[in-house]
Amino acid sequence: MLMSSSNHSPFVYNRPEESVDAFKKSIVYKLIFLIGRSPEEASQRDWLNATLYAVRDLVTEGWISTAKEARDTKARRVYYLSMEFLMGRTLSNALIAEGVYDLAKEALNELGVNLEDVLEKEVDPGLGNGGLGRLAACFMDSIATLGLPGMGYGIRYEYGMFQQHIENGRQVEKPDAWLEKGTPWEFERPSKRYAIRFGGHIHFEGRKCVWESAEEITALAYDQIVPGYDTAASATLRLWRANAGDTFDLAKFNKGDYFAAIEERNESENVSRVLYPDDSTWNGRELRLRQEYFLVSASLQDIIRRHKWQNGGSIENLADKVAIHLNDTHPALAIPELMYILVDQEGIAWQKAWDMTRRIFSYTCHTLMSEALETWSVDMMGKILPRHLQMIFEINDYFLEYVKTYVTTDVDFIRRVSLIEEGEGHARKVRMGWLSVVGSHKVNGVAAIHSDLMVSSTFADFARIYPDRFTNVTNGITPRRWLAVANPELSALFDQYIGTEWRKDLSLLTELKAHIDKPELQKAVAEIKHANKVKLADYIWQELGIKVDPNALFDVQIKRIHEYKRQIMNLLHIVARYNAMLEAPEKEWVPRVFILAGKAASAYTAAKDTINLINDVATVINNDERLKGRLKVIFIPNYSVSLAQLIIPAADISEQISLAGTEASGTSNMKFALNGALTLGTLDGANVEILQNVGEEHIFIFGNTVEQVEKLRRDGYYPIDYYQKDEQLRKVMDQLNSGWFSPRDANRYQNLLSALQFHDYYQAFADFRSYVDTQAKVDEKYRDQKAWINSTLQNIVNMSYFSSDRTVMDYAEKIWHVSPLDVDK
Ligand code: 7GP
Repeated sequence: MLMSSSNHSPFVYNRPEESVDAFKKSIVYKLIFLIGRSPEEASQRDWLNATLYAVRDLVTEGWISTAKEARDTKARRVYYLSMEFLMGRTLSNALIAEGVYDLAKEALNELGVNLEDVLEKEVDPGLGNGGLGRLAACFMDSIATLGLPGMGYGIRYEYGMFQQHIENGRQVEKPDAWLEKGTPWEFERPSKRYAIRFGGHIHFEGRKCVWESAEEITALAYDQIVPGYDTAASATLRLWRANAGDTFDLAKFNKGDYFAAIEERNESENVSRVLYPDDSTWNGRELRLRQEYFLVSASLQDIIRRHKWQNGGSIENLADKVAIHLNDTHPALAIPELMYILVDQEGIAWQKAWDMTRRIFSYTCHTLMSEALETWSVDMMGKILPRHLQMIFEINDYFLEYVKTYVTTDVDFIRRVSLIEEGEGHARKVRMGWLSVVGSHKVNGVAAIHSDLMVSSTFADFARIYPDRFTNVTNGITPRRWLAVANPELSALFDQYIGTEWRKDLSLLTELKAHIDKPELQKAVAEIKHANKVKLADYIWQELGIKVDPNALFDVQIKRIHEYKRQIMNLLHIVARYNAMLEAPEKEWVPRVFILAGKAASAYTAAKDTINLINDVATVINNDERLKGRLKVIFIPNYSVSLAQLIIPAADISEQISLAGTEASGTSNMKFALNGALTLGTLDGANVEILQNVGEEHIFIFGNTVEQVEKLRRDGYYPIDYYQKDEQLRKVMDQLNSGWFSPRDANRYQNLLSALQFHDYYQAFADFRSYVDTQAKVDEKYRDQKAWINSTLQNIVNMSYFSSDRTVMDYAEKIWHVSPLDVDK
């Protein structure tokens, strides 16, 4: 189909993309000479790795020419700093990007190997928690496809997100040793190594501040190619690993204490050992602060080395050539780090350095949850990064001076916006969100409603100081992974009607509108959905031993388990439905399968109890024969990007039921709609924009609005009133409280339930009635399959806006000021 210019290289062995035979030879060559196995002995994993190497060859030269083009044209570049990148599996995506999926399939087939089996063998690196990390991955894909001069920087955690096992209904965490299986896609860069320093103290020599650190470790670079779709252009994701370097404690060696000297090395390598498994919560552990600085220091040294190399050693024009984006506040130390480099190392005057810094940085805020706002105790930061703390004080003095001169002298206001939270009875803290706002020229939220709330709540004071700094860039998702890779049958169907270009330009989906009433299209869409449901049902049968009916309505909620996302409200409805079905067993119930998946932060008790309760309820319902299989509840363990790729194309209903004003955007809502599921959601995050795009007949909206939520909070929210008024709700709560679903431990959910009943910040009871009533409308519509399929299609054809290509171009134009390279010339 498509041939990128990299394919015309004379160097790639046998030009594998040109024939099945050449592809076969290339794979076998890799198998024998890189992996050291004969085809007769090769395992599925060996075949996977050999194929990965063969495909990597196809993208490598384009990758090199992308870098060369950026260098030759001295392009302005963007660097995306993120503590998380949830990239997903590489092979299927790369095969599709290069247009060689079918060729590879045939080549392997002739070697007696099944491509689909091999694809399933690939590890899915869990180097992120959830939305924020997956968004970074979609952005890398779009940066590559658009040919933007961009690069991602992150950490190569030895252990990613934990593996979730379910034992007796409860979540149990196991380490995710993803590196053990090998990483054929990455390039180790032994020459890209930087010293990262910690601790020690500072002193002044005249006006110059000198930092004498006490500890040093080395950051080593590992590169991954992110192939652009149907282009030679590729992007780079550079991940850092901590290495103890050459720093042994010689004194210990000399004293003959060999083991102690080696042990210390292990400890300093802890910095890249493990991803913190907290989503939307902040965890003030010292190792996390070290990780954040490790990422920032290695990346900035690398950025500045490259810049100087390309600009004759000069740093003067750094702000003209470099944009650095902060993915939430986690890499915010980059602001004082750049100041430290410019002022202390490069000798640039403070004011000038500050002007440069603010032109370089931009920052995305991904949540309004107050518990997610990072703050570090001044004491801890002073111990680990004394110069950076000092720099933050300098920035704060400068900033507060500005506020007093140009905005207000109101003491309360100044106290609120200070970068340092002055503790009353508790220690002083550095506010990383404030630092990010003050040090950036643009700050954005991730959906319209979220950006509005951001300036009216969290950053209200700052919006007064810097009215032009705040903006919105609504999130998006890559159509390559979330339609082309995840749903190949639906993709092939669309190709018949509108050609293949929609993968690069999602606005072309609108061309499907002309065909929407064609019965053959509707029939085909319904059949593909059904086939995807059969596939998921098979998986559920194999993994959990539970039979589900693919003709039932698949109602799906998959995301991190969090009180604000209200999985518990989903469960309240499930139990209510269960009761209603038992009361009227003869009624024509629409058969339903409720599917949930998601991990709970390991220390988040309410979230872990929620998983337990889901499984307890599932056990009772799934074994109740009176229901005749018309109701099932499935919790799929160990949610991941690759599981999402299996589940989303099989969904009929997409549950997006967070309390209005709490979900910044959501991105799975977009993936579901693009795959033809109908959203059942609140007026929250990007649901609002999905509604605007698909129209109200094709989406199920329920629940209180942000204004109503706030009013309830102001007037006093009393869940017990709803409990008393609503008979269905009362019955459900009474059952749960009496231990109906957990007979052996009736009090198991006391904390969880009493929170709901007495002081639920997320107001589940307040939305329960409209949620249950709207669920009835869902049934009604599902009965009318023609109307349902029409809505399915209306969702798909109206998803153009939610491509991450649109999102990333928005950033490129409004915030980063970078333009695409011309790599395919
Ligand atoms: C998430 C938001 O919860 C989600 O609504 C949004 O779609 C996503 O970011 C991408 O913008 N936030 C996180 O994943 C997160 O960890 C804490 O936020 C900083």
